[in-house]
Amino acid sequence: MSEAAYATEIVPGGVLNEIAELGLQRYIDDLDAHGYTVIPPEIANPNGLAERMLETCLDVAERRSGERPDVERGAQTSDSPVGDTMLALLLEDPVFEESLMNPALLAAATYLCGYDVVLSSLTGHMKGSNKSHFRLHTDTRLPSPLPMQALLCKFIYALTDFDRENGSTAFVPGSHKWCRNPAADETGIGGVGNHDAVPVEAAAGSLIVFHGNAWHSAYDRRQPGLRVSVHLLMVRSLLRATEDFIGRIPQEALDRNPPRFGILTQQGVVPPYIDKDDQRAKVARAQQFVAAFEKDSGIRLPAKR
Ligand SMILES: O=C(O)CCC(=O)C(=O)O
Repeated sequence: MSEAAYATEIVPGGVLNEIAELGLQRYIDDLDAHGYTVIPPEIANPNGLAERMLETCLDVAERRSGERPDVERGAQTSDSPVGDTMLALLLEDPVFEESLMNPALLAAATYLCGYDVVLSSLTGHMKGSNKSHFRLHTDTRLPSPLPMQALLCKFIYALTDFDRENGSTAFVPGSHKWCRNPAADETGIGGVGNHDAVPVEAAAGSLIVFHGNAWHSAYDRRQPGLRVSVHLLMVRSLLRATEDFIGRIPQEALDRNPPRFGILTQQGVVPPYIDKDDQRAKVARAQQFVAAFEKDSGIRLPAKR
């Protein structure tokens, strides 16, 4: 590709076309207005992705704990408003690569955080009925004021139905525009809590998306059985990621995915170095992934690595 043919990643033309082609415009408008949106299964659940992820989450839980969770009647193993958490799922099964490469997720992540966005963590959650409450918070772990642009965004695949009784996610619509964290007396939900908080209604197979500044939490679950979800935290590449994927992605996973997968799994990020030689080697490795992505997509990533 000639130098002039490259688009720069700060011109979001490409992603706006993708949004239109995927039928996502109204959800992006929602995201702009409210700080969160629910992309329905017709768009967010290609080839039964959610059903396959649910079965795989149950398989992984069984492998790790020796017991298969019972979605209909089960309970979580200890009291927590987020449920039992399974860390580090990406490398457990290719279905989680698919969850990352889902075009609807990538379009929304790119819209919020640019083409340089990376996966910070991919976790599974099984939430049974709980007693301790979850307080409203933002995921942008900075003191207020927060920057207007999203530094990060989160995606929650609802693998079972989400509604208030099931302990769904709560949001304060429009709070992402306030660019601040909630004060202590604004963090409660339900009962005498923050009256601006609303529950998400999302059928299994939906994808909940939110801006890192959005005030959110989750309602207590009042039913037996489990609310199952997979959460992807996506961050601008200059932030410290929660999980370390650099140099840890098997070659076959890199080979079966497009070059953007390398960027999304942090291979274009230069980790801290110890001296000049180490810096050279780390920059050269990252640069290979950046060059492959740029050649494939025609999109130029920020030069500083
Ligand atoms: O589990 C949920 O519904 C909300 C999760 C949450 O608050 C978070 O991921 O920060």
